[in-house]
Amino acid sequence: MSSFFQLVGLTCIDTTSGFGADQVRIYFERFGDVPVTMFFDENMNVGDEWDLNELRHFTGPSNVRVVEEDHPGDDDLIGEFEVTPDDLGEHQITLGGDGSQYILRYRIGES
Ligand SMILES: [Ca+2]
Ligand SMILES: [Ca+2]
Repeated sequence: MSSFFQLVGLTCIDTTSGFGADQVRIYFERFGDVPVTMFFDENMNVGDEWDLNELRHFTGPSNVRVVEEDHPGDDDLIGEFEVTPDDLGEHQITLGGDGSQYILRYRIGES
């Protein structure tokens, strides 16, 4: 089965621990492939809500990872989850790593 994974929206309810805005990056990793960036915003703050329209095609279980970038130092993990091509429809997931709270909306459709 061939499907697409589409980012629909990202809402910041609370940023990660520490002062200031988050530098948020969303990676999509098809099994066995190098992760690709689907979204980056260097100034995500409490109350920000972005409409997104980015999609990637995939044919097997894949991983979505949301991080808050820190330089220097290691990125903070906001959250990650697996998606499969037969998980069709629109979905919403709440991610809460490192003291944050983000709501990510995404869609999986047949391609
Ligand atoms: Ca940062
Ligand atoms: Ca950080």
